Amino acid sequence: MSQAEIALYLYPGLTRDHTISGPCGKALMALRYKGLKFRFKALNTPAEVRKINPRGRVPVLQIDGEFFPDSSELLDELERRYPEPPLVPQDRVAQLEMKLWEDWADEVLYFYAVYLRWIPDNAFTLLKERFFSRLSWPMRVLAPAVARRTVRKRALGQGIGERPEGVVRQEFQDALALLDGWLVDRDYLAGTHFSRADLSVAAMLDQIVHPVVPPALEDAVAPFLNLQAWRKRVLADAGTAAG
Ligand SMILES: N[C@@H](CCC(=O)N[C@@H](CS)C(=O)NCC(=O)O)C(=O)O
Repeated sequence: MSQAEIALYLYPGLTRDHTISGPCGKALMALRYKGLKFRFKALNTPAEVRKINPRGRVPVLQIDGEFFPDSSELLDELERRYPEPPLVPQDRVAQLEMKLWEDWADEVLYFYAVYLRWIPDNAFTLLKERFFSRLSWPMRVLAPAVARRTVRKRALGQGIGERPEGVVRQEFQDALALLDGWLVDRDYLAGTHFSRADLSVAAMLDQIVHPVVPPALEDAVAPFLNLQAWRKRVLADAGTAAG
């Protein structure tokens, strides 16, 4: 039986087949891990996104004409339709760990990546130069300003936007240290196999070592050797999403 027609709507990265969005990266890595064939549908503006998803967010997955927004909801659907190879552990404790890691990645780690790339002026300048400069005028001027306004609003809504940069950097560093400690005697984050937990955390971290972010951010990840080894393992299983 032939595979369903699958398309992934996402914000693209610097190169085709990549993305500048953590949640889109999560969907991308899940599709790759499951070995599914799919088409990339790059969207560039909130208006384009709203045509596909009234919630105004990407990623959105299309399977045989049906749309599934939200990285977690679309992973549920993928698992339901394509259970092999599994992305959810059998063991109940591992399932709980997986859920906690995925929620932490989506709601906490995601916002560190967003804040550190968009809020400090020097990071935003790099983003404009390295990412948005490829757009044609006037989009190259308008898009980053409009996107930054949205990002600020979202960061304030989550709470991180109210915290000073130094505090956020320290919190982020502490989070990496905890993650590194968790991985001291484990190959994967939840249970003993690759799962949605690994995808979710790796996709967000991928954004932090993305070519458009300041090198200092990549340096932040460098001292954590367990984390580095785990990252290599996960990217070998599901491919890199950022680039
Ligand atoms: N919880 C959602 C978050 C998706 C999300 O926030 N996507 C961003 C791109 S990284 C977006 O579409 N932002 C547009 C906006 O905030 O208006 C998921 O996991 O899919």
